[in-house]
Amino acid sequence: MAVLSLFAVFLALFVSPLPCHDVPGYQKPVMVQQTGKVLPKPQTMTASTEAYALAMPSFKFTYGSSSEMCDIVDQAFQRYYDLIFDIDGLRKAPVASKDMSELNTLQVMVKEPCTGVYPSLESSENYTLTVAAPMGTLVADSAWGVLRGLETFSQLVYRTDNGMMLINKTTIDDFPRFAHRGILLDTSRHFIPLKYIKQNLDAMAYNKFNVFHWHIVDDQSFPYQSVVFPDLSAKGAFNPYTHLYTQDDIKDVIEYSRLRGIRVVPEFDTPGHTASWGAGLPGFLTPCYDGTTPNGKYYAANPIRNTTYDMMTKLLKEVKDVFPDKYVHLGGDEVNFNCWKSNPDITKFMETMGFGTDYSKLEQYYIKNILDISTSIGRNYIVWQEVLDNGVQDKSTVGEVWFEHPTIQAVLERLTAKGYRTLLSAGWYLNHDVYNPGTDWSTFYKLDPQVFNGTQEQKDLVIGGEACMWGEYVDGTNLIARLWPRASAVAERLWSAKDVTSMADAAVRIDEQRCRMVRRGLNAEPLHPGFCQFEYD
Ligand code: CP6
Repeated sequence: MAVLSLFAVFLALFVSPLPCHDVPGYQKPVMVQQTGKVLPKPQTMTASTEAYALAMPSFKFTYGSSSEMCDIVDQAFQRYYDLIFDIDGLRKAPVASKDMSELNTLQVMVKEPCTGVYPSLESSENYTLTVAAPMGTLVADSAWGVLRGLETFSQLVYRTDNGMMLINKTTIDDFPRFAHRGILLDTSRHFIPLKYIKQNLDAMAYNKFNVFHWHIVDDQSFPYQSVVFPDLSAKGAFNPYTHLYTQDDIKDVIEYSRLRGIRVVPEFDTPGHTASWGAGLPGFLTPCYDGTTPNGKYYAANPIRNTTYDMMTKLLKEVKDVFPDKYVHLGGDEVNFNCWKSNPDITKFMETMGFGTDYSKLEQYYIKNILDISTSIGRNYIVWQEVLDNGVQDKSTVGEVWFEHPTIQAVLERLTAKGYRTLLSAGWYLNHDVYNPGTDWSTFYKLDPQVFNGTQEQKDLVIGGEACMWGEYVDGTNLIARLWPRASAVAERLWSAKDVTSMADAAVRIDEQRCRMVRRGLNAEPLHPGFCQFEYD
C-alpha cells in the first residue's frame, strides 16, 4: 500500500496532466457539453430534474387525432429525428436504461390547415410543449409554431457520457417577442453558393429566425437570372454560367425556406446601388456629364425617363411571380446626387417639375413612382430609412433603420413618431470590418429595438430587426463562421422576453448553441478558448 501511495504522489508531482495551473495567464479550457439549454430562451419554461430516456427506434413523432397534417410537419419530423439521434452522422442506438421511464412519443397537434402554406408577417409561431413520460405533447396554431416547438424539443435533449439520450420533464409556453426576425445576406459583393445559403437557412431555423432578406443584387454584380431581362445576369453577373441564381435555384431556396418557416424577402435596391444593371439594361442608368458632354460614366436609375419605370414594372411583376412573400424590399439608400446634377436633361426636368435645386425632391419623385408600381402589382414594401426621412409615404410602408442619424434611438423615435412600422438593423452588422468574435456578441445582445424615447404606440410599431451580413469581405468560405454563433445573440434579443438580459446566462446558452450547431455540421466559430464535445469529424 505504502509503495502504491508513494507511487501516486510521484505521479501527481511529476506526471500531472495539467502542470500549468500556476502559470500566469493560464486558464483551464472550458468544455461545452450539451445539457439541454434552449436558445433563444423560451418565454416561460418550467423544468424538473426528473429525466426520461429517449431511445431509437421506440421514440416516435405522431400527429394527434384531430390535428391538421401537412408536408411541412412531416418533413420536420424526419429532420428533427435525424438531428436528435444522429451522432457523428451515424444513427447510434442510445443505450437503453431499464430503471428509467422512457419518453416514447411526442404527439403534435396543429390547429390550422398547413398544406402548401407560406409563412407571413402575421403568422402565429406560438407553441406549447409538454414533456412527460411516456408521451409529450406539442400544440400550435400553425405549422410554424410546430417548427419552433420541434426545434426547442430537439434542444432539450442531451446525451450522457455513456451515450444515453435524456430529456427532462418540462413545460414550455413560448412565442416570439417580434414578428420579423431576419438575416440579410448580400449576394452581389460576393456570390454565395447555394450550399451555403442553405446552411445559413438551417442555422436560421436552429435560432428561430424567420426572414431571409436577400440583398440579391447591387453595384458589383447581378446574379439574379431574370426571365424578362435575361441580359441583366448575362452581362451583370461575375460569371453568367457559374455565379448566378437560376429560376430553379430560387424556387429551391424559397421551398427550403418555407419548410423551415422562413420568409424570403428579395431586395431590388434602386435608384442607387445599380451599377451592375447598366450593361444588361441599356437606357436604365443616368449618363453623367462633364460640362455639356457625356463622360461615358453612368450612375443610378434615370428618374426622368418613362422607360425606366416601364422596366421596373416588368421586373417587379416578375419578382412578384417568383417570390411569394407579400413584401419586397425596394432599397432606396445612399443616393449620391452628383451624376444627376451633371446631366443637363435632368436639370431641365427639375425646372419643369418645380423642384428647384433640391435633388432629394427628384429622389422622392423616383421612389414614389416605384412604390406606386409595387402597390399596383400587389406587393407591400420595405425601404431603407432615408426614404421615410425624405418624404411621407403611406403608412403601410416598413422602414429599416441602418445608420445612426444621429443615434439609432433617434431614428427609431423619428420614424415611429411619423407612424411607420420599423425594423432595426443598425447595430447588428455582423460583417463589421474589425470584429471581435469573443466579445462583440454582447454588444449585439444589449441592443433593444424598443428602448428609445417614445410612447407605447411608437414601440409597438417596431416589428423586429435583422442581423446583416454585408458581403464586401464575405463569401462562401467565411459566411457561416462569421455569422454564427454571433447572430444567435440577435436571435435571442428578437425572440425572448424583454427582461432576458443576463449576460452570464446568455453566455452559457450561446456556447451551447455554438456547440450544437457544430454537432449539426455547421462551421460556427468559437467565442473563447475551450472545446466542444462534438467538433471531431
Ligand atoms: N450596401 C447597400 C451596403 C450598405 C447599405 N446598402 C451599408 C453600408 C454601410 C454600413 C451598413 C450598410 N453595404 N446596398 C446601406 C443600407 Cl455601416
